[in-house]
Amino acid sequence: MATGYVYHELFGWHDTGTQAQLLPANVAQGLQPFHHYEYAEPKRRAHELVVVTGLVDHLTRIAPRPATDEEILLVHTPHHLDRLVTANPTGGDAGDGGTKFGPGGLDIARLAAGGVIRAFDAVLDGSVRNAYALVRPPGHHAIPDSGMGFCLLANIAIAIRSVRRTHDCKRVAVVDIDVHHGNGTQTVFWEDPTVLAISLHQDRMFPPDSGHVTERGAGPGFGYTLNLPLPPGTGKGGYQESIRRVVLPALRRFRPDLIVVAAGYDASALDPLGRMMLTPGGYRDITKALVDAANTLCGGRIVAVQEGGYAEAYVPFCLHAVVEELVGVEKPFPDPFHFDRLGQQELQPHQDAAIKATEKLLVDIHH
Ligand code: 3YP
Ligand code: ZN
Repeated sequence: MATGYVYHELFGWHDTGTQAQLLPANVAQGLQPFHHYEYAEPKRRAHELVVVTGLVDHLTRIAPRPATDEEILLVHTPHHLDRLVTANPTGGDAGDGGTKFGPGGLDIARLAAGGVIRAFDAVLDGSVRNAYALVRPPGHHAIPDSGMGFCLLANIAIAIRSVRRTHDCKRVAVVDIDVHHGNGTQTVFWEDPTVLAISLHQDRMFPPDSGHVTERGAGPGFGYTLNLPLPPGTGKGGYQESIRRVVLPALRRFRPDLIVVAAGYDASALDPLGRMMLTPGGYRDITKALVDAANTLCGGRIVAVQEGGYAEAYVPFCLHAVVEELVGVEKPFPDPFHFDRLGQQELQPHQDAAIKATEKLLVDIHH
């Protein structure tokens, strides 16, 4: 059975505007106008690589559709939706001062969230085996009452709540491998034992003071939030061990009906917003392990959803490797960068210590 693939040209039209990458351009501060980190190129180039190599011929295209108000309100407050609706004709900011959008930006954000809904639908109704949703803007930082960190809407959270109305999908596991903490997903499902929210991220990057190992959920959801803050410099070995010792045991205990990967490529060795060392090969191994887990635990039902990734020339190869593993291609397209030979790709002692701290918490997941 095929792998579904969501992409739309409008995802490249989401306009984060002129910016000195991270900060508003400002002459007095010496911040020369440039582009926002979260601009179209990395993800557009990733889509184009998928087309140019012919990988797209192994994919079943799934057309996105706009998420409705009703679906957005399954996660967000009327206040946040009103803010976006009001700003939509002119463009504006989604709430934190750094999450810009141009005129019509909400329409594109609706298409991103709705694209994830359609990917989940296709996997859950069996029309595809698994899926990749290459959407933009991203979603994992958005919280109920605000956008945050380049995210307008909580795409994955909205799609989880949405498909539950129509499909028999009781337990969903989210494995967030973006280099930043998946705080939005964590917040939405904080007290919900039916969503296991796991985030692997670089220790204390973004949001500030977020994603500590001590954040574990509350009430009936206690134990169903798992944070694995990893030291800067973690590469293939550290990620592989994290998956093997924390993620896979957690998934086996939880017994999900669907696995969702929040796929951010900002944990790559070339990313300007992260200090990790993943390569396309590293992303391939992680995906392989999660696809195997999905095959064993939930009939292969796994959907990877696009989050961050800012290295224009490298993101395409990382994404290509992930999609290849979802498809199960026999002959991968070669990675021209060859960063697998960087020193200290293997598990390091301080990384091992970080993994141990989260490993201890697995006892509180059961079904
Ligand atoms: C948001 C502001 C500073 C860091 C940035 C992180 C965006 C991202 O890729 N999140 O996953
Ligand atoms: Zn990120």
